[in-house]
Amino acid sequence: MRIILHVDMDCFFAQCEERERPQIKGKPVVVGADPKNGAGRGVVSTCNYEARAFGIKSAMPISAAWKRCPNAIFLPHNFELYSSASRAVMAIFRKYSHKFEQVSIDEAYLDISHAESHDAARKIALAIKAEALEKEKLTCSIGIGPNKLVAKIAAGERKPNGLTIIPAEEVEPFLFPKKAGALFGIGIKTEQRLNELGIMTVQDIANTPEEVLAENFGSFGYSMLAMAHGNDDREIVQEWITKSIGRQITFEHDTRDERKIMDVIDSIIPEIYRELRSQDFTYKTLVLKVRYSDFETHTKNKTLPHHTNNIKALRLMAQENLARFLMDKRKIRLIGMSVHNLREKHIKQPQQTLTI
Ligand code: TTP
Ligand code: MG
Repeated sequence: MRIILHVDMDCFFAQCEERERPQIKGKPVVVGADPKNGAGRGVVSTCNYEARAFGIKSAMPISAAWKRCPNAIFLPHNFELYSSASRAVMAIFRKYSHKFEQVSIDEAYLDISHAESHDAARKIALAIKAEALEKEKLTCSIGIGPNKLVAKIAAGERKPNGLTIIPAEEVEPFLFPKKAGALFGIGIKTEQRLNELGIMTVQDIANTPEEVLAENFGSFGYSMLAMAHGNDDREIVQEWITKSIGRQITFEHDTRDERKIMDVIDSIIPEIYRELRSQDFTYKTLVLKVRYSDFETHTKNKTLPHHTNNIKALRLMAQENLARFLMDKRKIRLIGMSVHNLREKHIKQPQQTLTI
């Protein structure tokens, strides 16, 4: 019997902040851009469950979050804190199975088929939760199922601090009432298209003829059908590669002022550098991203001849390309910089994308 466990930290960035500042615990906490009394222009990265009660959620404009709860505690990012907490909890999780896959800064899959029963799997899950709480003072939610798909959806079922176990025979009753978008790879657009076809739930997908799904969604139609029946044979992939480190900032007012833009670039470059240093990475490719006021977004890449952790190249590249972006008449809404093609200085190490 295959038993897959998915673990996802609860409101991760917010929980890390709460841990560092016990006095804010119990109050609504929002991590993200500066709200500037409702005039701020970035987005919410995450918020704690107290803030979610006001309807605040990840990726929402920070101004909308402020409107919903002006008294919430709004905090800027502290990426070093989140990276180190992530490394610490991942080190705990990976002790429970040699088949371990980190999939983002705060989630991982473990193949715990060696448990052989759901009772034993439950004990492993409880041990993981207890160790993360005891050693790192952080809670997580865990889902257990016959595959990654079911385990991940189960992990989201009873957040925060939840544990949900779905044995094979309960997979269909568990998945069927859920919205089609609950399935892996079904984003907002695909879900809308499904809804237009009268397909609202996972059960509706399961009841749709294969040809109809294939006709509308190509080969993904077949995967959709398999997933709707709870089938997923994706393996645990043990290497986790950080693809990039980056930062982006939305301007308070759209601008074409080169000095102002360079000031922002000068404020994000040291953050990228700190993150690189804290993970002992070097990089080879630089990316500058510009979003104009109409949301059209352009990127410019540059690959260096050698890996380096020198930050001067970042500033130079930004300066060289900014002028070109400013030849456009439109104002700039957002600027971002990131480094890719990362390598650890001494040994290869597991990695992920960290662009917030
Ligand atoms: P998630 O696990 O999606 O969210 P979460 O841990 O904050 O909350 P939940 O309890 O629902 O799991 O993402 C992990 C972290 O990634 C999150 O704490 C902040 C960051 N993040 C963003 O910066 N922007 C986003 O849009 C999302 C979804 C996450
Ligand atoms: Mg999480």
